[in-house]
Amino acid sequence: MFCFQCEQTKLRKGCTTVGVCGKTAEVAEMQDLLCNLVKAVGLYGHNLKLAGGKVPFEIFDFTFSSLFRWSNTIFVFVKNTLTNVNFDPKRFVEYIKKACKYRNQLQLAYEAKCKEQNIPVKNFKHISEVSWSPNRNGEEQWTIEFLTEEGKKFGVLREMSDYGRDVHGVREMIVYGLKGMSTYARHARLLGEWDDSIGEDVFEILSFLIDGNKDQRHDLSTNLSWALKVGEINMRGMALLDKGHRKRFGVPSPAQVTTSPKPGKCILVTGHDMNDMEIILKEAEKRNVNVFTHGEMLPAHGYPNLRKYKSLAGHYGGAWQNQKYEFPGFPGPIVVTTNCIVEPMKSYKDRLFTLNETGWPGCKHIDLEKDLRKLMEAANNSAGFTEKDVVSNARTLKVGFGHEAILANAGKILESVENGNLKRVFVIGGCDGSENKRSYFSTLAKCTPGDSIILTMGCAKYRFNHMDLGELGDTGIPRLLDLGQCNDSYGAVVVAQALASALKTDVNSLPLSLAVSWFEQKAVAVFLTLLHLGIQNIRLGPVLPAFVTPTIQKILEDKFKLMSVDVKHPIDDLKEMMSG
Ligand code: FSO
Ligand code: SF4
Repeated sequence: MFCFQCEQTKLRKGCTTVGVCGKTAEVAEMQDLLCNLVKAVGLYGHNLKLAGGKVPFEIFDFTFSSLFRWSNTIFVFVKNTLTNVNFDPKRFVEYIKKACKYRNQLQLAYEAKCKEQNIPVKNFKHISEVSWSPNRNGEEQWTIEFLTEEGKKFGVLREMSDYGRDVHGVREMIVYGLKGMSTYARHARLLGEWDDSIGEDVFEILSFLIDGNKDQRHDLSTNLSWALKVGEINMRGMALLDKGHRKRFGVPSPAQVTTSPKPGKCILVTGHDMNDMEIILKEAEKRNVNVFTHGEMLPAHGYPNLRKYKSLAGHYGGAWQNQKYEFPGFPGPIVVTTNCIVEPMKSYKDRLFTLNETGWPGCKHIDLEKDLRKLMEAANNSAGFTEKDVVSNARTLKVGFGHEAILANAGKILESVENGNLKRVFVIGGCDGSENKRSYFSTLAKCTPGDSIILTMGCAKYRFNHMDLGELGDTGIPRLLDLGQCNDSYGAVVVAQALASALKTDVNSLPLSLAVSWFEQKAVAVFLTLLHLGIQNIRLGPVLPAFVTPTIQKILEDKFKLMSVDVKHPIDDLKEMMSG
């Protein structure tokens, strides 16, 4: 195996025998096979479109689900290391089978369309992703052992000698960016938002990866252009998700969220899926059960159509990596929607329910349409909070500063810029992780001066969202503005673009500094979006991705003024940021 897709990869080079996350070689090989077969699905889908045909929605959906499901967006601690969840190899077999089925289906559709249109059929059989089949000795082999062996032929390093480390690094960055954007696109789809053009553009990129003109495929700058295209598609995906959230749950508005327990039976919900949250809130209200948010679910309190439920009682805990410290003390069932998950401890494993792409062996995986009652019964059978648990001086967290709420104050913000009361806007956000060096981001936030504001999003904010950073002068605008989940980095872009337009300048001329905490593929997608928008001076950390070679780094430094955060010297970074 070889995997270097996340921030914690071994020695910042790559995991080779087993993942730092605990991912086994078996799973890694099968992931590689699936990911490459999906490229062939994209190839035929793209060519079908060029021939005048249409890809069925279910194949787009499958593609996004495959890229999402097996990406390492979902992590767990195993003996103090991190790993993916849903490592059930049997499920990979099913996915690989489906990938072959859809690839072959699109091939037939493409060839039929060519015939109908009287255009020559291109032969792709020389491409290994296209010609791969499970047939051996006249029989289809669908065993885990066979697929694991076959996966080795599609390993990440396969292309390294052919393309060289630099081009290879960018090609991998394209794949990880696609995985991240697939996650957002799928969340949007579950909220009823979908746009075929996103699927078509993803298919075009997948097609380029295995069938592009050979010179272009080996050309660094061509690959970089496709990487920026991934960023552009991701911007559209995040916009769809933003729209989906607002259509269903209303425009977010500022709210104060208590972190004190409330007496009564209770359920804790963590993760990103607001759709699931609403279903749970509705039922819990009928049954007098209190629902608490955890991790990336905190922004639920900002949406009027979720806040209206009396069952939404407060927030409990912090970022995903603290689950094993926080969950034991929660006296009710815990629901994990698509989210990073930590290996459940015995003390709460039987109270943990997983949904959607999340899962853990031995934990109950439920479907809210069928199993809502089970969840409510689990709440009623648990101890719940009592009066004794109430914390009278508990912290409150301020949420709900979506782009609309911030831009409602655009006049005051612009006035503050003009009269010198607002010297800098910081964007400090992204993903959190367990490493101590991520305290860089909390030190940075804490030390930002009073004449600055911070826009934050994602679970990285738990490093500092409890801090009282006061207000900006006498504007009444809090200095710390929480836009929501990691996908709400879309909102930060909207705010920056609106401010730039009002000041008749470009985003890079704004007094704006970005410090982005990255962990895995969603952050790669967001990062590529920022580059696509031409945003410069991004500080990325705690370390740069392993697939960013010195050559790629130099290009990104020259073209985008990309910087690595100086984990040991956040104050030096801050001084540099303040000086523009
Ligand atoms: Fe955090 Fe996890 Fe939202 Fe992430 S919960 S780390 S990348 O999945 O998505 O910010
Ligand atoms: Fe290593 Fe990260 Fe890949 Fe896991 S996901 S194998 S930790 S690079």
